[in-house]
Amino acid sequence: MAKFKGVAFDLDGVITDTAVFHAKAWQKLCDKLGITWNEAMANGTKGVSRYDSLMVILKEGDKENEFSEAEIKELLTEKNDLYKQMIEELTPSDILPGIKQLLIDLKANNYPIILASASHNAPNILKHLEIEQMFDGIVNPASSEKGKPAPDIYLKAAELMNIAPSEMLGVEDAKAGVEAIKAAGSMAVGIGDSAILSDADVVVNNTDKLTLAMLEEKFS
Ligand code: B16
Ligand code: MG
Repeated sequence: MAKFKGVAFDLDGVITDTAVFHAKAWQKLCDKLGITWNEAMANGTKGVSRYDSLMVILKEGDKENEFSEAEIKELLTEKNDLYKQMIEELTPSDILPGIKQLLIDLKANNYPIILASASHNAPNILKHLEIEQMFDGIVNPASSEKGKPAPDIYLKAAELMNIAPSEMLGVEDAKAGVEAIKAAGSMAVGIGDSAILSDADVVVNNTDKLTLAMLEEKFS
């Protein structure tokens, strides 16, 4: 029997690749601010909240103390407006390989499925991908005081499933996300580079490797 009783999914990089859109929107903002977008910014904004992402960018771009809180708020709105336009293009064909089948198999086997994303745009994205009905719930990131790598979002996910965090499996593509799952005391599957996602219990390089049979075998 599998050790996990429910599965919490990250969105960006696990269910669909919205990282490209996030990066494009941030890049546009960077152009306006005279900041050169770089690899450290791309990695440092992965999985972390919109506000924390801007802080990473301003720090990397040496403009950390140049904006008032009101100006920061405006910049965040500007980025999100650009991003919202981009995600309007999403369709079911943008679901990453293997994910739809995994959701179908989890549902057929009565595992609760919860979305544990840092994104406030998550409900809209699931709608565009036409899979919102497959989720038993979506954690509202606004309800957690601290974003990933803090455990809050994953602790809420376990609560929504009505199981102990130690009985939950979390799936993440970002270092901050894997750290959040482990800090919650749950089991973690990382998607991507095992050197970066070294805290995960199991790492696969691509979502098409994620099958229910594989997960039940690895976590038995
Ligand atoms: P929003 P995840 C995260 O999604 C993204 O990886 C991260 O780049 C983004 O800043 C964050 O959501 C907040 O998104 O601006 O739409 O509220 O990986 O937690 O699904
Ligand atoms: Mg992610």
